[in-house]
Amino acid sequence: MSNYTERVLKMVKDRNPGEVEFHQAVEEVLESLNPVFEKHPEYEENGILERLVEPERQIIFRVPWVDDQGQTQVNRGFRIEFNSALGPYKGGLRFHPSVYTGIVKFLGFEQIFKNALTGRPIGGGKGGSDFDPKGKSDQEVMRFCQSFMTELARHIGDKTDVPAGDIGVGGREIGYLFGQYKRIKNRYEAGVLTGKGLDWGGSLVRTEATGYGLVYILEEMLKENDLSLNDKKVVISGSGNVAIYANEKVTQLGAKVVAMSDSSGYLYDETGIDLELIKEIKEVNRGRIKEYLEEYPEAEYSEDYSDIWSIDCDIALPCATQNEMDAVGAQKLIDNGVIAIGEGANMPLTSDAVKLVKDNGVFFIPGKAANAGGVATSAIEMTQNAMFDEWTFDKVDQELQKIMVNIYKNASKVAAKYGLKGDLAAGANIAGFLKVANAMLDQGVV
Ligand code: NDP
Ligand code: 2IT
Repeated sequence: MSNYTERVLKMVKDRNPGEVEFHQAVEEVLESLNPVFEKHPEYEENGILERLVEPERQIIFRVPWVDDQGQTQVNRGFRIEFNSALGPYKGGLRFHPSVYTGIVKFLGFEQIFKNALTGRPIGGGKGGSDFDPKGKSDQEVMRFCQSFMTELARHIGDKTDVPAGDIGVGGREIGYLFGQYKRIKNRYEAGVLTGKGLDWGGSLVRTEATGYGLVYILEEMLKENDLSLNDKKVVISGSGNVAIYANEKVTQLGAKVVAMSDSSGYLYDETGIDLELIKEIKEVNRGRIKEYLEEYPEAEYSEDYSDIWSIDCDIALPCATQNEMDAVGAQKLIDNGVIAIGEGANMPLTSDAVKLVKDNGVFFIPGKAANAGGVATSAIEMTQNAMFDEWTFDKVDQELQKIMVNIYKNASKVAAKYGLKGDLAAGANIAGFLKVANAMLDQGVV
């Protein structure tokens, strides 16, 4: 690392003690920016990095609500408004018991660069709560969402900060959040949230967008290297929004998904996973992936979900959560001859795993590029809301495909320009950084 990046990384670690995921995300980006600072001293002269690693605003609030037994519960709510150089803060809300400042900040930091890569005018932010939606009734989830929004509403707006979903936040939660926002503000401000229902301002393809986008960029990368998805064996971790639609698209394009997982275990079906059944179990019934065995007793199930990477495959798509693939998992994939790994989740590979994968010549698409289709389609939803318009499925899907292909081309081009040909992770970091840093230079020290 150069003096500049080393100094800023040390400052981040000293100033944000214990926020290990945030440190990891910052280190990964700063490491790849060294060639930029060698060529462009103006970023250091203007304190761009020092400003970039400090969120513009951090909001932490109490979320009190009453459960079905009449007991008062208290959760913690977060919204980190990280960077608005390119547009209103944009990024999802995560409801999961593991959520704390370090997680929300790592996600918000990643979001700045990812959003820049989409080419849309959106800044970076992220939020969430340590609330666990698992096992809660719809009424409990509604009361929690209403309490959460009662505080959040004063901080967001269609030109200020536009949340969406992430782990534990899907269509149901966005509906409750939107209803409460509208009630508090007395404004039908459709563009304040994305991932809305299709009858009230949502966009076609937003549900599918992250998973489809992941497969579109994967397909482009394979095509550029004279490969295709046809007959490839694929392992996908997770069975939530991203995993399900990654499976759907990769299957449509001729590949076969043999394994999926949830936080209790993984499923292996060598004949190809029956995705309609997974949708029924996870999307409709909010159940456990293990229930698959009731219809397919010949499929295999293991409670060690991290061992999913021991399954022989050509392509691995981690689509569950951060640091879900470590060096042990990556080594198993390499030993089995994996060709490509695409990060559907945010930071699913540990730093050691990324290094191993790159050193062994596996094609690697980093999350900032690979899962940008979700937020890109959120931006398309905002466009439709601003126009009082509704686009067709094909129109949004084509736009999404164009964006993903552009991200691939842009990240590859920038990597080559900085002497790092083939390193898409560095290319994505540098391309995203340059766009945001130049906007920050233009806008002065703010
Ligand atoms: P969902 O809540 O729909 O699904 C999450 C899936 O991951 C579930 O199968 C869940 O299992 C599993 N999972 C969650 N936490 C863990 C854990 N600690 N260990 C093992 N498995 C776990 O979330 P999404 O599909 O929306 O998000 C998945 C990833 O994709 C996240 O990293 C998110 O940040 C990222 N992402 C999401 C986007 C979106 O548009 N939704 C956009 C870009 C990135 P279980 O059912 O047991 O909880
Ligand atoms: O990580 C992400 O990009 C998301 N969860 C989607 C954010 C969004 O605003 O659509």
